[in-house]
Amino acid sequence: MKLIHLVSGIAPALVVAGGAVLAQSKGPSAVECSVSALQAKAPAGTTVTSASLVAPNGANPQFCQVDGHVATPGNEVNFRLGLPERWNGKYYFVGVGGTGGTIGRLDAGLARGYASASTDTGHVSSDATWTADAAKRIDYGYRGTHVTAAAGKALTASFYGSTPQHAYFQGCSNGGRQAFMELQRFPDDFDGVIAGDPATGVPMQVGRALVFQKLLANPDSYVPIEKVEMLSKATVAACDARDGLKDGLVSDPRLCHFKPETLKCTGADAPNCLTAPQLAVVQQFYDGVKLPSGEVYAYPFPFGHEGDATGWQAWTIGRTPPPRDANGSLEFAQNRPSGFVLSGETFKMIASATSDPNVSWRTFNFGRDLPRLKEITTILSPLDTDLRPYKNRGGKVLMYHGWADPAISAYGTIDYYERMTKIAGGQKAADEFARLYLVPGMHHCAGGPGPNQFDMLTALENWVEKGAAPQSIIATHATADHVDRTRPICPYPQVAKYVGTGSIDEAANFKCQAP
Ligand SMILES: [Ca+2]
Repeated sequence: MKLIHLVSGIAPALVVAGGAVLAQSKGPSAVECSVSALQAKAPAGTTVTSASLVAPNGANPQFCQVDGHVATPGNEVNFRLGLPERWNGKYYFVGVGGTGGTIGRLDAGLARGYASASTDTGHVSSDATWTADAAKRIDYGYRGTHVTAAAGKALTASFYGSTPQHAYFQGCSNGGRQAFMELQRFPDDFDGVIAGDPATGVPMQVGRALVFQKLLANPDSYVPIEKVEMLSKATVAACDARDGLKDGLVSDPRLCHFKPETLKCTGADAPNCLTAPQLAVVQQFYDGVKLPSGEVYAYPFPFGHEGDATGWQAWTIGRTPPPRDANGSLEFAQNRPSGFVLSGETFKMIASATSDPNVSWRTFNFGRDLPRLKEITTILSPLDTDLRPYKNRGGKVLMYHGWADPAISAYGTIDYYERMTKIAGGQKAADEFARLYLVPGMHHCAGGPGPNQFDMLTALENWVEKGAAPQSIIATHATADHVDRTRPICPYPQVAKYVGTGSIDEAANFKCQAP
């Protein structure tokens, strides 16, 4: 008999008194929540280091929290697994941001009854030297997620005495990169995958480095917050109405033909213009990087919504101007923008992988150094557009990307989706297993003036479990927890069009249709 049938409807006999949990209970599980019991059922190479019951808290049910690690050649990869007392029969793995090092929060999965897991991808954030370790680079790149996903799934099956009916992965940013790696390298791991604002690894970090080379060359080239706000107002003013609705949102930056050089100072530097070196920084950002063949290497960025705390401030220019270093150039010292930190980490990996300690973001020469990036790109960058193995095993994938993401360009995800579609056999074939949603006015995975909160997991579940392919998904924008705008986001290439009557802040007055 499958234990899942026992779980539903029967309150397990777990004793909770005054918030404290009595440590011993079998509840609905086949084995108890203890290191010895779980270790006895663990797959080879998996070590359980702790297991304890955690009391219900907020939306989280009581669950058995299992910590452990999985051995890989030359390394150990940490994971955490949460096994809720009322299990929904399914497995959910959540990705992590940045360069990993911290295990993701399991709350979202636990609250829905999932056996929920995550990994730090093979190193801890306090380890400043992990980038120099080849095994850790591979585990961060792709292997760590795969081995811990497998271990968590096996422990889930042992704990409940029943194999999970479905397995899902969800991640944004680096989590989107993990998602893409799973799709491309380990198509059997998950039945459904949500890949948000997926990082492409080396190309985007190189593209970013070339922006920082110009931005931080000297104090004259630095673009301060006030000028980014000015730029943001200019792009929105030029682009807003191009999508057919003047609503303060640039909903389709592809239709926008803004020319940054129109902001160039004609005389002395002033608050409402960009100096020549500042303009060079801005153009580097929007232009991206091309190979000698003319093919895109690092994607250009869309125009629109560069301002605000979650815009360029967070990723590129920082909250405060960086001080000058001994050479006269600028160097972020504190409150370093996230893009700077991640580019630095990636260049440490590149330096180690090429055995050249002199490689750095500041001295990187694209024409000269590109050939040296091949090996590390294979490890870090999920660029394989052939998802047929994943499609053929019945997997489904939802991709999304914020149009105003200042960290990773939405154009890269669109290009990936289009290449993937071609290899899959065309739009009809791609529609059988993949969707891409572009989110107007959303910054990196969240934030920005556009509706930026939505539930992709329910749409994915309905597709995988009921065969109901997702159509539009309602996104909301909130200010101080108050929802002030809703809008459908649409399966690419459709866009949300205003029907012509009713509030432009209500989703009901928009329809997804061909652009
Ligand atoms: Ca608009």
